[in-house]
Amino acid sequence: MTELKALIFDVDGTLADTEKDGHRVAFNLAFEQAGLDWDWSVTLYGKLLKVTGGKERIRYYLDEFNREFSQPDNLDDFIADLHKSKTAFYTQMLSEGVIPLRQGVKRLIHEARESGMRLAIATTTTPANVSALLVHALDENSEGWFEVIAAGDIVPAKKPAADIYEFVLKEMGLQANECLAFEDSYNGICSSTGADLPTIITVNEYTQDDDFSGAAIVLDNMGDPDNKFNVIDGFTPEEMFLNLKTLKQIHQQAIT
Ligand code: XBP
Ligand code: MG
Repeated sequence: MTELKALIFDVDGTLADTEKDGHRVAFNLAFEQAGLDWDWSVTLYGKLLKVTGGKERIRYYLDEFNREFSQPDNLDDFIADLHKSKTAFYTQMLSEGVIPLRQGVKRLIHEARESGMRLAIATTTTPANVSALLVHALDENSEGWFEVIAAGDIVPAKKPAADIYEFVLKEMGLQANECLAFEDSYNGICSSTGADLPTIITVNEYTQDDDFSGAAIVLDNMGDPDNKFNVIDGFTPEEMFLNLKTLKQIHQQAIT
């Protein structure tokens, strides 16, 4: 029987519900600071989430939703400066505790650590954003709990490409079937299953209608002993909250 050795977590939408009230707000603050009349509404941002990566998302917005904007010659630099400003606003929000971890995340990570389970992160977001979320929402020393924090531009192709998960597996010297990935979106599951990783999905407001074909199980959240999860798709585990026992049951179900 192949043993479960590592948990690999996506960040945005999985560890914390960061997009609507975090990243989106930070983008709008950066646009305002730059004197731009751009306003990414909740609805528009939901459409822009089709593209991962903040810099790539700004370019997608200009190409698809704001063609009338007179683009500067050095568009890459212009976007990079905007994104740097956005990241400053976003990390400041995280340092003020604006975005908490999702239900069950802190409890599961503590239990996994105590059991000796190896931990990693595979995310499209900027590394500074990961650090700020871990330090301010999980534990001030929690960056060191993750053997690999693979984030942002560290790989040539962002999600839905499998690069980021393949990078983590290589760095950890693990096979895909020795791990579980945790994701929240269509782009995310395309990436994790593209690297043949059994994947647990916890949906959120923006991703609840995404196609999660290939997921080991689809849940509304990670659950807690006193506040169980609901299974949206997949088998019903013995216990209705994610703990090591449930993870091992899901893992075995997925790899056999
Ligand atoms: C989510 C993303 C990121 C964030 C914005 O990544 O696609 O681009 O939306 O962060 P994941 P940046 O779900 O893989 O965590 O602006 O730093 O890209
Ligand atoms: Mg995500």
